[in-house]
Amino acid sequence: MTKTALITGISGQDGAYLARLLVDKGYKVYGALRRGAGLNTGRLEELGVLDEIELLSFELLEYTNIARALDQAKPDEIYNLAAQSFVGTSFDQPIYTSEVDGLGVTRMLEVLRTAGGTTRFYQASTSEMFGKVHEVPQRETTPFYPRSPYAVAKLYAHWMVVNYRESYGMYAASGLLFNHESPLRGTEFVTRKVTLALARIALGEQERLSVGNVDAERDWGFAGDYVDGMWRMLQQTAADDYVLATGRTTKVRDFISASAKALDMDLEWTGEGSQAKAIDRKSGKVIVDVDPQFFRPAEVDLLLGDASKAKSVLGWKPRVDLDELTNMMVKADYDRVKNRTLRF
Ligand code: NAP
Ligand code: F7E
Repeated sequence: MTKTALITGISGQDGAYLARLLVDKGYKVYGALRRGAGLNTGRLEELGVLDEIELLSFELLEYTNIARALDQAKPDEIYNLAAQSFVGTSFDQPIYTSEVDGLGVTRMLEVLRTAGGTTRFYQASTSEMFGKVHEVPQRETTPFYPRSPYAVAKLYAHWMVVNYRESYGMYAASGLLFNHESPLRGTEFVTRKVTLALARIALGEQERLSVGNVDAERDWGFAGDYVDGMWRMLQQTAADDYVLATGRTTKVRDFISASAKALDMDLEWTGEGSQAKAIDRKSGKVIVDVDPQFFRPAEVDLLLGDASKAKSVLGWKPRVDLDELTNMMVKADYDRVKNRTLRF
């Protein structure tokens, strides 16, 4: 029998990859989309899946709207990917972020509980909840120490998922996902900001890239691999929480150097902290510098995940490594800038 899934956050990076995956598996997919000034469906178009899904009006701040969307879709599985997902913005908009990323999840869980039924629920939790990390690498049992309003809101939502699972026996799973990137990543996140800016610099359309803390370390994987892990979390006999990560961590400055190398630039770094700079050895020009406006009031210095549980229970492992991911992102942005086809 055809399964039905409802994906919130359908216009985002993960929404597009998950829609593609589920349609390819034969699911009937409803995409929950909030209203904006225009249709924000560029990523779905890029993956050729827009015409294969049905869009529903959806807003996480609006309880009755959530109830209507669920009633319309009657999904077997819900993937709650919608969120104010940018950590930097959460410091400027902590109340809004808490409403959407925290209480929004309780609204969804309440609608589901009230409806009864057997719908399975996936919550997009995050490695940001480990924050100021208590151990390296981080796993499901590592204590949490969130360092931003985003992470605090996500941690509240995570515990609500656990609580609804334990209180009402709901199938509610929480994916503790480490950073995952792709050519569909928003341009405010550091990887895509870097690949787009360096592509523009290589094509003579930009002089310099300004970033924040180049010494932060992240465990970066490919979004296409991570949505497969989300799906696997909803196919088990019992719901649980799982880390998805690659097990390799990289400094922001090294990601910048690797992206530059993919464009035949050879960077030499000088200075530390706000004085850090990278010079392109070939042209002798400074092409990367640090602008303190991109520093965060509290930083997550190091994330490195241990996905052993997902590997043994879900049979999940990442397939694309960081070198391949970097090349994929750089090439996509180079082609978009060169061919003037940049849409997001
Ligand atoms: P993204 O590209 O920023 O997409 C977020 C989605 O949420 C967009 O579709 C956005 O719609 C929607 N949204 C925002 N506020 C909403 C609201 N009030 N009501 C309804 N929809 C709303 O994020 P992503 O990278 O795909 O991440 C997906 C989820 O995983 C997020 O919850 C994120 O916090 C979490 N996560 C991401 C990562 C990662 O590395 N990517 C890691 C761990 C967890 P608009 O297009 O209208 O803005
Ligand atoms: O920052 C540093 C920054 O914004 C990564 C979201 O998907 O993953 C993402 O959150 C690191 C941080 O991602 C710039 O300070 C330096 O240390 O790409 P990011 P994030 O904050 O890790 C987690 C798992 C999520 O759940 C989130 O939803 O890079 N950094 N210079 C910079 N970051 C940005 N954005 N811009 C810079 O110029």
